[in-house]
Amino acid sequence: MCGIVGIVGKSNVNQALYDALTVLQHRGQDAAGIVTSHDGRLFLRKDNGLVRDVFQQRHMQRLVGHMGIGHVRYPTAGSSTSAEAQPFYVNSPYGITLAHNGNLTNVEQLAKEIYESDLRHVNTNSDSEVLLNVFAHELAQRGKLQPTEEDVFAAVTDVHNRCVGGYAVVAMITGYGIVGFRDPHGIRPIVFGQRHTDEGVEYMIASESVSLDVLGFTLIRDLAPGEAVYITEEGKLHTRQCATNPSLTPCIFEHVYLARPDSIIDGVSVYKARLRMGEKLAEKILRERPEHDIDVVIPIPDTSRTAALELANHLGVKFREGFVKNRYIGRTFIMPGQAARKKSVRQKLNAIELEFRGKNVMLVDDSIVRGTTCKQIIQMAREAGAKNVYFCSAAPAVRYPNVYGIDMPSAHELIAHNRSTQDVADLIGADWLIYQDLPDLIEAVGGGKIKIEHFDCAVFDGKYVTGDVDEAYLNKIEQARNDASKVKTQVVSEIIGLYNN
Ligand code: PIN
Repeated sequence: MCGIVGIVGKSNVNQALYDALTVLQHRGQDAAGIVTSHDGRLFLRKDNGLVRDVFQQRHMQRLVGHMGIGHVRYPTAGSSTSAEAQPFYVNSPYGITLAHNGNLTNVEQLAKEIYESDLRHVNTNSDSEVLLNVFAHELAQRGKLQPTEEDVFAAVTDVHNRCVGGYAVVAMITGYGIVGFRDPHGIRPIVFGQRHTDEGVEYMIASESVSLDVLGFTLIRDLAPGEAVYITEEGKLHTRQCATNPSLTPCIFEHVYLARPDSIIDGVSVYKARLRMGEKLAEKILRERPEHDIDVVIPIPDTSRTAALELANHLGVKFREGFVKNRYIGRTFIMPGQAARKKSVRQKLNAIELEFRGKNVMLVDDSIVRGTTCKQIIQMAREAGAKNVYFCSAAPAVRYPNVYGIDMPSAHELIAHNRSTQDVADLIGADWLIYQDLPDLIEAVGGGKIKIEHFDCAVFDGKYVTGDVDEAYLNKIEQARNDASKVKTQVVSEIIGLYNN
């Protein structure tokens, strides 16, 4: 998962891009980058780290120009080098830079085509660089010295014809404008908006509406699946449907956990969707155990708080903050001679004992993925004196990997893969475990004022909306992931070895 932003402004956009990226920081803390364009020149700064660490005053001063794009990256297996920080750049045609949120499922095939037929070089393992080269190749095919909006939209159509998977993209064509586009299934979110200044109208394209809000832009709308928006450097806005068969099946996990609650995605308030998740969970609890003995509902900070609040309201049970999260948790440094240690949950969360002692507590989390942290949290609740520890997940059991840009581990790392609810309850040590039912989650997100019937729910039901993901594909990515993590471990042990020598 990543965050993307593009701005066509009337004065320097470096500060606005920086601010927008900090608002999107929850979508990726691994690397950040900004590229701006001024007088036909590009200015790029990208590196591993948080936005506040990557950009110093000296970098910001160099990022001049009235238009630019930015990116924050979430770590995925095999993409953690700074060379793979985005935006990516190709010099031909025009000089194009691109930032991408999502994942292409046919990247292997595309990489082959790019090398063998398009005669282009790709320098990293990133599918985003492949996507950029496909777009650049297709735009170059028009053979024009100056691209028109027709050329840009035709190139996006060609990208849709060649690329399969989830993608929300912003790309800057040096000296011409910024284009944003969304895959034909609308899996990943992308919105655009405008703000009025004394010098004229400025436009922003971004992963989430919250970055528009915070910077004083008003939301125009989400890009439709398959649609593209092109804003010229002079500030003229064009939109076009570029896919032949678009259909909206957005990723439901954005609402469960990824997006900020103050964002609106495809017309649906993430906050409201989470409230409804809590309501649905309460109904399920009352169905399963009308005579339940829950004394208190306690959220596991932060995402689950909204659902937990409404769950408690509907049960008529007290809602209490039983865990306090350290907001300033630092990096883990690998010291010479020390194995790479994982930060334990204990350093991030601390229990307020008086909320647990002698009580039957219902802990609420947004989801259970690996089951490692929730196991430790249940243990903490017991140590704080809870009589019984019940656990509920605002999402159904995560049983299948994600292939559209969320780093959801391979199947065998998922605690619920091939396991029943009772198996998972036993493994995490819960006295009672309640998962949201999938139809309830779909209703919670798509059943509000804005109706959305179909979602990408693959992590819950194993149905992949692009239709190209089969057992063989999943096995292949699982293998690649294992190899990547082996390489990582090897690198870490080599570093440790170096220090020891
Ligand atoms: C909560 C994010 N949320 C917490 C992510 C833990 C699964 N985990 C998914 C629960 S927040 S585990 O955004 O940090 O507030 O199942 O892998 O143990």
